[in-house]
Amino acid sequence: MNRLIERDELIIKWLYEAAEISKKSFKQMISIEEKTTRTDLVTNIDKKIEHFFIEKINTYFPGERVLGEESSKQPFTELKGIIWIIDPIDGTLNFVKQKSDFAIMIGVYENGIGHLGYIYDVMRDELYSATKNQGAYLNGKQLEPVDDISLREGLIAISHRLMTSEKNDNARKIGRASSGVRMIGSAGLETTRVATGKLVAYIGASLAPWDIAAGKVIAEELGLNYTQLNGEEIDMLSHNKTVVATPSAHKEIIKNFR
Ligand code: 2AM
Ligand code: CA
Repeated sequence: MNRLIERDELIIKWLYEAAEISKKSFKQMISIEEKTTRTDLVTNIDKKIEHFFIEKINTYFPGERVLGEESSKQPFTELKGIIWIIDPIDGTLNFVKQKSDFAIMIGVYENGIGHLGYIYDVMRDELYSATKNQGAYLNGKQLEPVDDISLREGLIAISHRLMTSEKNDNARKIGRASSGVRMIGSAGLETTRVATGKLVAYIGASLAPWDIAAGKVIAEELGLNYTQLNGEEIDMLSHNKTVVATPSAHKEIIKNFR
C-alpha cells in the first residue's frame, strides 16, 4: 500500500479528533434513532464522526472508496483497490446507555487484504493499531504475540444475541466448556481483549465488515485466528458469524459449529 506511514500518522490524529467529538457529546442532547430493531441504534454522533472521516479521506486520499456503517447505503459487490472501512461508534448501545465501552474503528484494505487496523477505546484512552507484517501496538507500544491458551483454560466473550438465542444451545455449550463467559457489547473491544490475552476468544453473531475490518488486522498480527464460525474465511462483502481466538480455542470452537 502506498503512503503507509503518512496514512498511519493521519489516522491516529483523526481518531483523537473524532474521540473529542464523542466525548463532547456527553454534555449535549444526543438524538437517537432505531435502525432495524430497538437495540440497533444510531445517533447524530455516529453520523457526525463518520462524516468527519469521509471529509478527511476525500481531502487527503481523493478517489479512494469508503465503506462506512452509517453512510454506505448499498453494500459493496467487490473489494478492488483501496477501501477505508469505518465504524464511527462500535457499541452504540453502550455509548448511549453507559457512556463507556465503545470504540472508534478504521480498517484500510487493498484488494480485500487488510493493511492497517485501528480500534480506539475512547474512555480508556487505549489506541490499538496494527500494520500488516509490522506488528500490533497499544498506545504505540508493541504487543507481544498471544499465548496459545485453550478454551478450557480461558475466558470467552460471546455475543448477547447468541447467548440469549432460544433456538440454539451451541454458544452456551462453548461457554460451559470455557473457564467463564464475559460480555462487553462492542465487537471491537472484545477483539482487543483477545489481542491482549485477557480472553481466549470472542464469538460474534452477525458482524458487518466495519465490525470486523480493524480487529482482524490487529488479531492476525498477534497470531490469532479470525474467521467465520464455520472456519471459513471472513467475507468482507456481507455479514458474518465470527470467531477470533487463539489457535487452540479456535479449533475447538469451529468444531462445534461446523
Ligand atoms: P455496533 O454498535 O457498531 O452496531 C454487539 O452488539 C456488537 O455487535 C457491537 O459491536 C455491534 O456494533 C454489533 N452489531 C452488529 N449488528 C448489530 C445489530 N443489528 N444489533 C446490535 N448489535 C449489532
Ligand atoms: Ca457502529
